[in-house]
Amino acid sequence: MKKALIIGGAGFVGGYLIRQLKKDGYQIAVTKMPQETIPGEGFEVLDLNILDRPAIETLLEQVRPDCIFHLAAQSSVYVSWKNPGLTIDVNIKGSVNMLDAVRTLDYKPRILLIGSGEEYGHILPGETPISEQNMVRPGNIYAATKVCQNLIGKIYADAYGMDIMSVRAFNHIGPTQTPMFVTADFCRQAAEIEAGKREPVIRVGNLGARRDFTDVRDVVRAYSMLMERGVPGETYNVGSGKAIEIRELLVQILSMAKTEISVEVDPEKLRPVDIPIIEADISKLTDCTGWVPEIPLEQTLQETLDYWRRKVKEN
Ligand code: A2R
Repeated sequence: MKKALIIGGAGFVGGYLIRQLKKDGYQIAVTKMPQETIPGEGFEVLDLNILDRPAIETLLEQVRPDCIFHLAAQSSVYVSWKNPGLTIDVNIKGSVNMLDAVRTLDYKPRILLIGSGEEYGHILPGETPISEQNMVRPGNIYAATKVCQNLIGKIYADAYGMDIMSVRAFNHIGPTQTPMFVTADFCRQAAEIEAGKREPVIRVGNLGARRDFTDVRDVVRAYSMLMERGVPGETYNVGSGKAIEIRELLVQILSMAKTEISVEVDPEKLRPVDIPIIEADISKLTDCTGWVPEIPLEQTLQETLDYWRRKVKEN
């Protein structure tokens, strides 16, 4: 049985990836920050801060994984504006710590580095859907750190013959995502309004931006397929291949709500730099693995809204 190590598995994606890898027959070890918890069973849980290089070495010797999914990150664009130093430390220094610790092992586990569609940044007219060969022009601190992670991953692959692949994951959504991200934020607000816990006004940022949304369960299935079939040194877009306006997302969520809700722009939610359209060309991924997204957006939105309805009721 192959052993998979998920680094940074207590976050939004981690829980879904654990479920996917169980289904795919892996033995699983998962790291988390000391203060975090990971519900569920049938996997090993270990504490790890990726800023602690010696701790990574000890953990790798202990686990000796066949493959590593590197999810650990400061994953919010918003937080990256507020705390650029932390974002750079975790996303660049932390990834280098992990790659360099793997380099010292006496064997070469496969590594999947999780980057972001945000790396493409200021996409020009005619560049969408955007392919992996396109120039990257990151427009925020988070995106710049993920570009660095990708470049350094490629350097480690080329220089040391390490088996490293990268993905650029576009917006992934679903139940349990934190409301720092737009879909969860809208669903939480709608659920709170329905429950009479806030006035019937949903507060929004830039509704004109167009983004490529994929259900997180489809995303982790792509990660697992890439671990099986991906080519070392390569980068793969993971997305739906179709951008939709944030306004459209909002309209769909409002149409599912049980009460009348009005919309108001909240200047706090507007970003210093926002990118008009981010849409993935997913042909490299589909050609390599046969993966296609399967869960329709309406289903993801309905399940996310229902999740927030349950959560609001609990509190
Ligand atoms: O920030 P926390 O305490 O929620 O912990 C996050 C963890 N993390 C770390 N792990 C080890 N050492 C660190 N120094 C460190 N700093 C943060 O990584 C969290 O548990 C996990 C990332 O989970 P999320 O923030 O929920 O990200 P998500 O949505 O699971 O995305 C996974 C990957 C990330 O690389 C994103 O940038 C990419 O997919 O889109």
